[in-house]
Amino acid sequence: MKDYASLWLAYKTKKNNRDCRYLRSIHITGTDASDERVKNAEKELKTGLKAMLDTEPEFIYGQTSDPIQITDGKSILDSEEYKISLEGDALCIEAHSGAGILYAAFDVLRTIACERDVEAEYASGKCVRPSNPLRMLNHWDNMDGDIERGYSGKSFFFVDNEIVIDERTVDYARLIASVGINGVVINNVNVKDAASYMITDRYFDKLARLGEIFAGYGIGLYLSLNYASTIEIGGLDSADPLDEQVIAWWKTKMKEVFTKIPTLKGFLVKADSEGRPGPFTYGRTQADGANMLADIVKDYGAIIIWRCFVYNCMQDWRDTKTDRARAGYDNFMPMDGDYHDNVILQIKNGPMDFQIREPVSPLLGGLKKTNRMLEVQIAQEYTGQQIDVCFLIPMFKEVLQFRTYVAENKDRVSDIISGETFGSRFSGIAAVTNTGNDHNWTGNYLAGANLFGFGRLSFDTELSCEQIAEEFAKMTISEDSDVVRTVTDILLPSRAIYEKYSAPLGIGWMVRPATHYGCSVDGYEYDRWGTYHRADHLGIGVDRTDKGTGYALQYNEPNASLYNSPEECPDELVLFFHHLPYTHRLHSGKTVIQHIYDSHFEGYEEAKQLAAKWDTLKGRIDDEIFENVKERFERQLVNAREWCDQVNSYFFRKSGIPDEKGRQIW
Ligand code: GCV
Repeated sequence: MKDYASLWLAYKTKKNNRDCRYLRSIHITGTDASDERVKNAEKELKTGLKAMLDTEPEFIYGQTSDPIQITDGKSILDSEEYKISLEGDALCIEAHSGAGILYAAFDVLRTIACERDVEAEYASGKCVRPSNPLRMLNHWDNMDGDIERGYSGKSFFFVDNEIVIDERTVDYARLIASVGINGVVINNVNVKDAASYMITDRYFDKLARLGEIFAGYGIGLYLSLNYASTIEIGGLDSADPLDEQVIAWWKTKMKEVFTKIPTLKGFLVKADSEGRPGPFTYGRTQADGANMLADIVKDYGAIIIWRCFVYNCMQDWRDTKTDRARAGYDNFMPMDGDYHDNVILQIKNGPMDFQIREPVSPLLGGLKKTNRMLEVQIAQEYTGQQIDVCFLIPMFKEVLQFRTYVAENKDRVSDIISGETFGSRFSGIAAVTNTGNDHNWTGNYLAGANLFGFGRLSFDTELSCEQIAEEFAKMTISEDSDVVRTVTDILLPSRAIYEKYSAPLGIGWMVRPATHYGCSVDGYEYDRWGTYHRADHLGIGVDRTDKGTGYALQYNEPNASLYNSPEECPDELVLFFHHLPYTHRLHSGKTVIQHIYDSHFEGYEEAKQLAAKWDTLKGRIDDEIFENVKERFERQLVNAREWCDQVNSYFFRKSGIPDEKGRQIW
């Protein structure tokens, strides 16, 4: 018996589709039956169909000489598209590659697990192409087994500086492949200590094995790289990207690495950020650093994913022109067009750092000649740390749907990262993952909805939050329709509720320094002067307009004007962009101070309602799941209450303005 949960691959007995005639024979066409991914697809279908429907289909493999024209013919990485149809008494799966067959198999299994009718689903032929070429998870796992910003136990990749490969490794690959993930960075972007030696003989064998397991599930293996490896492990005294000796060292090293780990697809690099080394030390640009590595790995068909989280965490906020939010754009925009073909810039969804509400990074819609991918965080670092329920898919949908105005049409973030807007081949989406070795993988069972949801959304950005939440609930918790409704009623509003009881109107932070959980209004750790939110007795907010830091002007029009104007700026972001008096009236008709009071009281009340909804599930779902989430809710309510009390009393004391509803503010 496995000591960890199967989550949405539990394959429990199902009622529908039991007599489905199409499930007796499965025809697979277009790929080589000996491909590991095809073998895994067959294995998964056999296991799932037997467990859910007690069916044992025969598998028939056919070859076609012509490539199958499934969708509009646009080529993507390894053509992961597929078609599922019904012919005679058979279910037919066609794809260009083993990856397509694997995704089709999981599509069929999901249909059955969600009790949807197979005939209705596939009778007219279902053709699917993933929305994004790259759909990745970034682990912030350290080699000693700790996980930076990990809230669900220790790493299942690393223990005491060794790589672990066991049954759980395979089940992890199955879980994430089933929702469409095709790339994993296994180690923390902060590459220190033993992790610097990841690209040495010490780890090659295990990495090669891991890469093979991943490849069998259509997942590319990626590593985070220490930019200063030439110094840390190479014995040189420089990491200057234009230095001949540095370049020569990397050439030799990469030849060794790709020979030893043939399935390796590339590297993720955090440079010049939060103490990590980078090209700035040598007076070089980020493009110099990224291109040097990219040119070398190109020979092996690999890519360099270069993070844009480059900023000076020690900057002095008392100067009203200084603004961390500007850094990504300021550091990367001037070199648009200089980055080589196999470089991808990875850009966090907001300009700061995964807050509960941020505007979309202007860099995402600024660059025109550079490959890019979106980085989001499902590890709930600032959004409740997998104690508080916070279903993040509604936030990701907002980001994906944001119009950047970088082109006349097809200008949404989803269009850009899918490669549509600029025809980029290398683009996509990555999430900092929320997994660990806890029994249920994500600490809180309901946080599993973010892992499931991120994968599903990265594969199909058109899916609705409702469909994702419902599938998760049905496949992971229970297929009972009342239970499903209760779970979705908890998940869907949870992000809005978290936002209500935490930092107001887009201002962000106000979390305890270092841990980033719980309220501390002045707690921004990189601010020694307590000026981050600029609150005084008259008002609050950061002036990022043309009169302030100028950040608002980094957007294309009409977004720049929209954000620059306190009258037009959307309420939910108004304190991100503007310093306003507490008496300023929002679009909602409320003053800023009254909004703060109301939203915090409401947020706490609504969190209590979520917990009460969960209580109604006692005895109707697995006890272990019930108790796990119940215990988290108890902690969430303490947290929500603290946020409510601290934020309200802080701003009551600062402003001296009482609550117009006369509630007691502690
Ligand atoms: C991996 C934030 C987090 C850090 C993280 C960093 C990053 O600052 O608090 O833990 O480091 O983001 O994204 O690189």
